[in-house]
Amino acid sequence: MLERIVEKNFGKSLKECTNQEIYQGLMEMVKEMAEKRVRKEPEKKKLYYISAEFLIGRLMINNLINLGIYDEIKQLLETNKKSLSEIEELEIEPSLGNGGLGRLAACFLDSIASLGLQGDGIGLNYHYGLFKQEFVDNQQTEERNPWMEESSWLIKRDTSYLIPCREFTMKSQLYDIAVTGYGNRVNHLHLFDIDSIDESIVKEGISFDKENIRKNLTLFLYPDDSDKNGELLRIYQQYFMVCNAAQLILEECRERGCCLHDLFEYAVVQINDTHPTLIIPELIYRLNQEGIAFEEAIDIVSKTCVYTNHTILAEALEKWPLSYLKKVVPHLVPIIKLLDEKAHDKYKDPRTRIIDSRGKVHMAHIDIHYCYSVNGVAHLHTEILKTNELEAFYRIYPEKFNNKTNGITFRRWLLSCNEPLTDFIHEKIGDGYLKNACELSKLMNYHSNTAALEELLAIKQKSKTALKKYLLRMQNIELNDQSIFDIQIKRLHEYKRQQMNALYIIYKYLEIKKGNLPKRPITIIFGAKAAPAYILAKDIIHLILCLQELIQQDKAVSPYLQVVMVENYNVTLAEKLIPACDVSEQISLASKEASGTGNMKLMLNGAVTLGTLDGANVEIAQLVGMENIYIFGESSDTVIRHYQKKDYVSRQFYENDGKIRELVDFITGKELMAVGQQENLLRLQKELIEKDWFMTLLDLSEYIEAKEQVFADYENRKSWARKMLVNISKAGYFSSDRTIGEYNDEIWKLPSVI
Ligand code: 26V
Repeated sequence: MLERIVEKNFGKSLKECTNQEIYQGLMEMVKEMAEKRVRKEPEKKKLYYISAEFLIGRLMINNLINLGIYDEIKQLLETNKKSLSEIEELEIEPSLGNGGLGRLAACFLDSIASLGLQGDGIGLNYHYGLFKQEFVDNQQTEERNPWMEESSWLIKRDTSYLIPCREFTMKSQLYDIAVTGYGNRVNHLHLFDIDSIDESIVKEGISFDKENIRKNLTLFLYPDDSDKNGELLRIYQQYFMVCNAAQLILEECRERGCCLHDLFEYAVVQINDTHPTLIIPELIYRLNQEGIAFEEAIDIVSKTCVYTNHTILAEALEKWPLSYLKKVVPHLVPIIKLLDEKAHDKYKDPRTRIIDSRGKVHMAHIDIHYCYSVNGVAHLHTEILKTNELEAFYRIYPEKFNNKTNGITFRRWLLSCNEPLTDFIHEKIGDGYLKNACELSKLMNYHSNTAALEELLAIKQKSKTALKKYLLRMQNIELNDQSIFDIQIKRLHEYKRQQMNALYIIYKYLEIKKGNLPKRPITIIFGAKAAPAYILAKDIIHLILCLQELIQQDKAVSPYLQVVMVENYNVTLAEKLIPACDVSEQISLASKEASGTGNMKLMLNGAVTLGTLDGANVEIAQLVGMENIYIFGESSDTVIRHYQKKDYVSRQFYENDGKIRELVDFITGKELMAVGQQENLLRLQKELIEKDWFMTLLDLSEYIEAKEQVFADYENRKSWARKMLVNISKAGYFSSDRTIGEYNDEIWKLPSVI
């Protein structure tokens, strides 16, 4: 088929084609094959997974694997003297998400299709994905990040809807991306756009006219919402997404024979965080327009919608001023008021009001009152929701609350990104784990097998060398692949505490200066983007980049310690970094990381976790046992108590502990000041001493001690290899196939058609 396509398009044989031509041919072939696999006879009930973000990453290799033609294509290209991995590099990844939430949605789509469930994603077709990060003078700068080319994965459909806002009506245009399941059905990711988008309104970097909604609606993922215009644009985006979703859902359900009174038998709407919450009043509005009384419409919608909470951070919980909603979607305002009154009539606790006394609409409260299921994303997170953040709601609706611990798709995070390890696993335990991930535990039979453990170490070494080559070629960074690779890759946020890792680096630097050399060189790698308006996060990036420069220039230290912050960390880079990782840094302040999913990807690829008892780390620790993970820091209970009592005073740690003071003082010492900016470094240091909201100094000493232990234990190579093996063996639980199986069994209840 591929040969036929390139012959038709370019009049050439495969041998004569350029890599670009083969790439385009492959894309056309995959799209054609995928469309043929879409099921013609739909089942009655269907899932609609609505999300403002789908961080899908590159699609080519994944699609080839899922369609079952990866080996064949690779072989065919090799015969024609072409390299699939070189061709893969031509794909620009669609970065249509910020981080964990968006990547989870992408993993879920893969599992939904792979399990044979009828379920589509619905989101927005952002023209520019998450900004492209560049480093200039040790600071982050942001550039626009286009991803759509002449030929892309998007399929333009005939579907188009009218989206009525107060000041104007927009017309939408639907684009689809095929979601191929592993050896199974094909679903769709529906991305809505408008035709009137104007890319030319983007000026310097990522700044643009935020008021011209008809020209900018889908230009950017999550534009900066720190000012009023940004917030309004965000509401317009959210409404545009759900208004399209509502029309599509009602249209499709009707086609499947639904009479709207029984909508919940035909559709389940998964609301991914609060961003799609307006789907609730919008569906109620539309059912009412169809002649269904409000009371019944509310009841129908409440039996159709379900909500997932992804964070307890107060600043991340959306609250829109009612006046903004009046400006954008006045027809929904009476419904939101009605929803608030109805809930208030029944439940008097003011903490459960939808519209608070200051006229702000709490989006999560709409979800909790009017969805039939509310779930957290890891055991600890769900417990914290029940006993702390959402305690008032848990009292009212205990039966709604449930946990669905996150998962990751093994197709991308093992098969496609780590071929050597995949081959090792197949050779040792066969391929049954592809259908039942828990079969990975069969690897435990090799626990005392010296040859297998040595093989595992060799595989890790191979991945480290591959990363070294990649970073040299792409970013001119030279790694020492004989060093330990200690990796922290995730969005930059104070609660994730990259600053604590930076303080460790200062500690190690000073130790090496004193002549206390590590047994083996250490490389500490970061990948992180900071939100453009998040000043402290940018200060932390500055500190890390300054440390990188300082240490690189210091000939006495650089042979033993290297700091690397990769530029523009994204899914593509994650796929290179994760297989090469020795030590996985998961060091958030306990109680703050809802789950984490990078922790699972790294574990699956044989990294050992150094972390706090937070999010899914707790479950990782239970699975692997304390001898195969390094846990440090205060418990979530203690941390929550500190917040309640307001008794954490970072200055006390700074003043009472000379070691801590030395490290914090170093931030504004002469060495760093010589390579960095006083403004950034001073601000960061002041924050650590005077506020330190995420309690870096509280856990710092234990962190340093634990990390030293990790590096010491790494020297016993056989015992380390055993830890790697245990981590891989126990990772089966974190397959998103398991997570989606649970969502379906307990919440969605769709028939599986395998
Ligand atoms: C959003 C915002 C927006 C405004 C300012 C600060 C802030 C901080 C955090 C967020 C995160 C929003 C939700 C989110 O991405 N949660 C992540 O979801 C992952 C998938 O469930 C989970 O693994 C991560 O722990 C969680 O942080």
